[in-house]
Amino acid sequence: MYLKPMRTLFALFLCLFALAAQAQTATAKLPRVVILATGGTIAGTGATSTTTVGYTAATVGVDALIKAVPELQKVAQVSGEQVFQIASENMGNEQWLLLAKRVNALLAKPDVDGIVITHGTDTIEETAYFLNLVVKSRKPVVVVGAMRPSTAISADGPINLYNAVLTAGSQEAVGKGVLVVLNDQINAAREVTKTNTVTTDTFKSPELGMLGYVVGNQPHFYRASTRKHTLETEFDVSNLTALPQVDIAYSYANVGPAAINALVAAGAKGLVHAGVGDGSLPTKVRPALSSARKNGVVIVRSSRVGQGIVARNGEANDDELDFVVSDTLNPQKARILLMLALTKTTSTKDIQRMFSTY
Ligand code: DAS
Repeated sequence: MYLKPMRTLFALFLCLFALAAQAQTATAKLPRVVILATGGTIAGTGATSTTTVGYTAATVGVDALIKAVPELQKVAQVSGEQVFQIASENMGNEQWLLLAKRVNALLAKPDVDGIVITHGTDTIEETAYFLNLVVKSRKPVVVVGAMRPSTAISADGPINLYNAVLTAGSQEAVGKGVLVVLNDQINAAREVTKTNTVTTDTFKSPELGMLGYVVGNQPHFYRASTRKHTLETEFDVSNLTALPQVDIAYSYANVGPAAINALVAAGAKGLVHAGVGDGSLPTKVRPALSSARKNGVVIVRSSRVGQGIVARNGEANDDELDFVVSDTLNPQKARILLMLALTKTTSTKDIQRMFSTY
């Protein structure tokens, strides 16, 4: 009498068990992506849903960021760590060393397939380029931010985070270097820069172009960087507890040597000159830079223009001045490469090679 219902119940149990096992198997096949949260607008909150400026950055924790996008669980086995919680205008060498060491430690684990770093947009291009030079793995590292706080109508953070996790868990992103993913676009760490103070399409790679898109739940790559990065670089921060002080002096009409002299007096070991045009040296500035060089400060001629090559021996006799030129790196990225170069050498010949390589 009871046999038939028992059989039905048992069959139902077996079906549920099979479905659960199938779901578990499917999840187990998903890539394992660790999200390292550092703050920024993507973790920001505003007083109202229409507050898109004047909000507070770096208030939402990594668990809440992950919980706000349940779709992440369908594309990756996601875990999160709050490395620190700051607005990225306050990013510093201490945070970079902490983050780089954590990234390298995680990527060395066989059960980690990729990393996403949530970050403020103000210095995302700098952190991404720093990591591009010091991460020692071919596994994907994707840095992501947002231009609207999490509380805003049409906040861009959730979709940017989803696209970043998709990319970090993809085979296509392996070996591409550190990537910046926002606004459905994939940009390389070396070229990407913030081009608009407030709009969601702010990140571009001027002239040299982005690497691809994230569309239809997957990344699409159309190009790759030809410059060395990650495993191919000679830089290693694993044993470093500090980085050399390198600063930027900006030039403009009527500029004088005051800023350069002050930066040198404050102990700069390297100085990037953000020159006008093709890295031109105003007459009032040249003696200060030349004197700094003679006192052992390594000088890199860059340009405030933001696109194009700063040619060696073009607007100044770099051979005679013993200066380095920045190639196409903008001043804020030239500063990062010079800072890492100074952890290896003070030879301007060797440093110029690095600017032609990375
Ligand atoms: N203050 C900005 C920052 O943290 C907010 C942002 O755009 O992320 O970079």
